[in-house]
Amino acid sequence: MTSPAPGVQAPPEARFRLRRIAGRAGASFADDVRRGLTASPKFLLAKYFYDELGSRLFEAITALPEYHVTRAETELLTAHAGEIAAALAGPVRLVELGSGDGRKTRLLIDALLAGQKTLDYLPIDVSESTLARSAEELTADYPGVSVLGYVADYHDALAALAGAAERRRGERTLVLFLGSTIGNLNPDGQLALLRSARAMLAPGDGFLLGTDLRKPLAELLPAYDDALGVTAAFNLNLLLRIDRELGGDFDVRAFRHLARYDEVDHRIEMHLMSRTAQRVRIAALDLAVDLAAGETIWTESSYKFSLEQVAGLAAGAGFRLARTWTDAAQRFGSHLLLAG
Ligand code: SAH
Ligand code: AVI
Repeated sequence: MTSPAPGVQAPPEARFRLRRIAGRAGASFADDVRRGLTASPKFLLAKYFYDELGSRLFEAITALPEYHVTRAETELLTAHAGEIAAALAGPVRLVELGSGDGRKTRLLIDALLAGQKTLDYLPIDVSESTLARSAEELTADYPGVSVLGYVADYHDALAALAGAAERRRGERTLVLFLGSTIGNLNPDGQLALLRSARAMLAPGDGFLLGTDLRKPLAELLPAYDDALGVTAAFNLNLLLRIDRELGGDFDVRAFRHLARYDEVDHRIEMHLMSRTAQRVRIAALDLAVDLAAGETIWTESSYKFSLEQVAGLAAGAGFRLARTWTDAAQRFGSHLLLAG
């Protein structure tokens, strides 16, 4: 990225670029839907929740009284963004995995801009609409920020970034993975992702990881099965997306949102349960899918962490866990991992 001459700020639209990367991890929606609905048990990948409507529904979830995750992390970043920024010998560029609406990112941008005039921000997200919206808002609100957004799966974007020569001399990289989105990967995937992030970092760089912590079921379950039914809508929208984009004939009323907690693996599971025996057709796949009454399609896992487990993950990926902050109620952990 190039910066304007000192004292001259480029207009917002000149400070915002998008790069689309279709790589190894980015198999098509159609291929992944076929694979998931012909498997036993049936599943769909959680990354497909985030079309335009799904991303809006997730943003609504973050405002729900039952969903503690976003509020707890916002509380932590509000209190500690200054310390996090100070832990890296700047200037710093920010890379963010699954950036979403980028609201919490602003807390870190504010802290970093207290010590440097300009900032390169590289958000990575599969949702192009969300990425474009948040980047437009950011560049309009922060004259010192330039955005290069990657519309891509995390792994593909990290591989592209590892090979890119876009880093300024002497600049540190801070990777953000907020919201406990790492918990939507299975344990092998969590480690693999941290390892590929570590591989693109140099000594002195950092990785800020947000993890939701294990807590009593009475608090956890309603966060994934709220009274207003917003999480149910978020889950069911995946079927509507198949109808919209692949010519499916799913009737969402014939399915029920199900959230449960697996006490052994420490994960929330979201499923869509077929209310009746039914056959669904998906025109673009030339596929008919039979579902028994009560059969479920597994759509998401959301792993919940212990502090020891995070320390093990960090070490296993080659990071040093420099600091963990938790909120007073021990709901959430923000962990600063350092490379080297
Ligand atoms: N970081 C934000 C948003 C979390 S929602 C927060 O903490 O509130 C998860 C985000 O990750 C969504 O914007 C979704 O589109 C994105 N996402 C999910 N799976 C992804 C993947 N495999 N690769 C890239 N982005 C992904
Ligand atoms: C993005 N991710 C961390 C959310 C979570 O809590 O697992 C997605 C979500 N699913 C249902 N509600 C929110």
